[in-house]
Amino acid sequence: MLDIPRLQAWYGDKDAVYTYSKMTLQPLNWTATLQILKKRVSEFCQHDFNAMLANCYRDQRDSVSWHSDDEPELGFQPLIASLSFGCEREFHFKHKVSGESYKLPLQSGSLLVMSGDTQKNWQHAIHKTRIEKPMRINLTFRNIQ
Ligand SMILES: O=C(O)CCC(=O)C(=O)O
Ligand SMILES: [Mn+2]
Repeated sequence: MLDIPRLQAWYGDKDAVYTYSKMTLQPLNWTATLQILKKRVSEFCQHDFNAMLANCYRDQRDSVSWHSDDEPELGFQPLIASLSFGCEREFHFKHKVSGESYKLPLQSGSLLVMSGDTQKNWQHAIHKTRIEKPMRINLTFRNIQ
């Protein structure tokens, strides 16, 4: 068993249980602030969310490795909306077949929306960096079926 290289918390409606990377996450109750954010993101995306995975990258040594958010409980063509807070983060995309890659700078307060075939065709990651980075937080709103 290894520690994941970041802090993580799972919030959601009571039945929004998520199995991810061999972990089963039971949801914490929505806080008042999270409910406001969920409503605003939901109105912007015209999409309902019943859960949110929060990630905290404590410094430049924290990361999330290449993956797609394609667990069966996220359903077909999942829409995932990701809010960033703290210093600018580089969000990396890599195409699963061609290997084509992009990096997207995400500023504090920005909203990244992944939808359609994004999870089917692309992986994403936040890399560790050599340059010192202060704490960054990301809230990814999802819908568990
Ligand atoms: O920090 C991010 O923006 C990515 C987090 C992520 O990919 C995830 O929680 O599945
Ligand atoms: Mn992800």
